[in-house]
Amino acid sequence: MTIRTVSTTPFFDQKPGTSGLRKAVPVFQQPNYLENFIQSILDSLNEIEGQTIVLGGDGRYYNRQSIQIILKMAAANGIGRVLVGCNGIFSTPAASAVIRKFNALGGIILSASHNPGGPNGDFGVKYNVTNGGPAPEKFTSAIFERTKTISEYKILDAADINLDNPGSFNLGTMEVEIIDSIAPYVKLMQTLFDFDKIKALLSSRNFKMCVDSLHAVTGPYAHTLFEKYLGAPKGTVKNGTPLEDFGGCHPDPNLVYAHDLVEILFGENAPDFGAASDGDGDRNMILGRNFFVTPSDSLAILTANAKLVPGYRGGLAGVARSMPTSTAVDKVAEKLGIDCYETPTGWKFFGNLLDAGKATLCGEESFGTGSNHIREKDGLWAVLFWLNILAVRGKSVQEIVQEHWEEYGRNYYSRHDYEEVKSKPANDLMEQLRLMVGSLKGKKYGNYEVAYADDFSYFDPIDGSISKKQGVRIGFSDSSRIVFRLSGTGTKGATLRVYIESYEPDASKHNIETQKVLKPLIKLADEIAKIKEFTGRSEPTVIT
Ligand code: G16
Repeated sequence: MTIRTVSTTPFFDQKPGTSGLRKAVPVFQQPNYLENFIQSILDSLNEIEGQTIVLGGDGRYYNRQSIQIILKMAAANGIGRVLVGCNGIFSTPAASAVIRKFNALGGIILSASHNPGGPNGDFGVKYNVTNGGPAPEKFTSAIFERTKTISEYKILDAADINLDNPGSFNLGTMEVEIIDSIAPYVKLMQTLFDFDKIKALLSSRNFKMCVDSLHAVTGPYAHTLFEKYLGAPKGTVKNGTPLEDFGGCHPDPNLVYAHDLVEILFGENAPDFGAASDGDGDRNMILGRNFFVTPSDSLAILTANAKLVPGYRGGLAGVARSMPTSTAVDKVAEKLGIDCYETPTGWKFFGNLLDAGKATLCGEESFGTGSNHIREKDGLWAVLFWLNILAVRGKSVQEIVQEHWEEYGRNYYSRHDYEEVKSKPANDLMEQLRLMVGSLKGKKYGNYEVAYADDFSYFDPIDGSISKKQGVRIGFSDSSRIVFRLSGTGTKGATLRVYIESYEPDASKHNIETQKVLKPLIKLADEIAKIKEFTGRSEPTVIT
């Protein structure tokens, strides 16, 4: 087997976004495109000789082909061992768990998360570091710099490896181990949750649940966890076979894209509990019978009930949420007397807080929750957490949420997405907001008075790094808030995200329709940011 050094020229669009490099499949299929990015990752790492890395993806189109290319490049660059998920499959949380378990140098995860897949869908590559979490900005910037100057990459001339069964192979001097990625993940979950109690709940005739894996990576994990270990009847997990194009669906667990599950939970004879995960298994959506739990509320409720769950019985060191996530969890943290950190959007910003033992639970409005058990958000972990709480408290999802609101007040919350708008006007919209924020304090809009307005900037208390321009936030004197930012995960044009929140302490006003409550703020968001004028859109594409 010979190592080939191949000449190449840079692509200038390989800047990693909120979570790695995401592009349409045909972009990744251009000659040398994937190879350039992988070589840039390897060049940005120190001392890779003989090290172990983890490799796998969410099973989407181009996953298998990419794995073969990456294996040969890893071998040519001196990596000692690669642990690959059987069939090339690794959910993002399972990859994080395995990086930590094997003290690997890091991992390459192939996924475009919740974006659609298939030959014309999206693909993505992200690098996770030794702690199992997404590479911090310092590292992704180094990769990007390298992509701009790259002139060659190394690859081994060798036959493809069979990924279909566990086993060991040699690729040049490198060892390839095809491993079962489900068993270590299930084992980790058993250390955190009361499997006996959950099993009793799931096998009871009085409790029905429905889990939708949306033809994506969590299918095999969910079948094993719920149907094999936890006694749920067969058929509990729907769409549980990962497909390269996710069956033509959009594997995003929200009210719009997980509509089949929503119909079941809001239909006749609805189950007691419903959950969905995204393409790579790090997101979750939680539903009760006729009831949707916002991700922000979910984080607050997990925090408030953490002591009921074995893995968190000792209490929480602190919690963290991304800036646009509602402030519901802040109120719980205050009551518990623990710190609550506010970070920019992107799971990578939680890594330092988790490593330093400052936060135990983290969460984001974008359907992500997780804890210090790994360094990624974890969809099935969130489902198990909820089931553990339900099993202990013996109440319905709706009762638990409503009792939570009674105690802490309700943060009405919604996100309005304007997808695939043109980049230039979207950037112009943000720029005018940035120019405006300095002069907004004290300004009155009808009943609303601006208490503060800024372009969010984060000072990392652990490494002292500063991340600027993380979203424009406008807070009002009644605790309501509007946040504007552009998504860092889209692949077509720009996506404007508008996050709207208002706080209602009065329990007699907790059961009003969210969009109705937020209507004046939604109108105000358009008035302040001139959304219609800049984007030409009069309605968002997705409301969650
Ligand atoms: C990624 C990040 C999350 C982020 C989300 C949305 O999730 O890991 O931290 O909240 O994207 O980001 P944006 O608003 O920039 O599109 P995932 O599940 O796509 O990896």
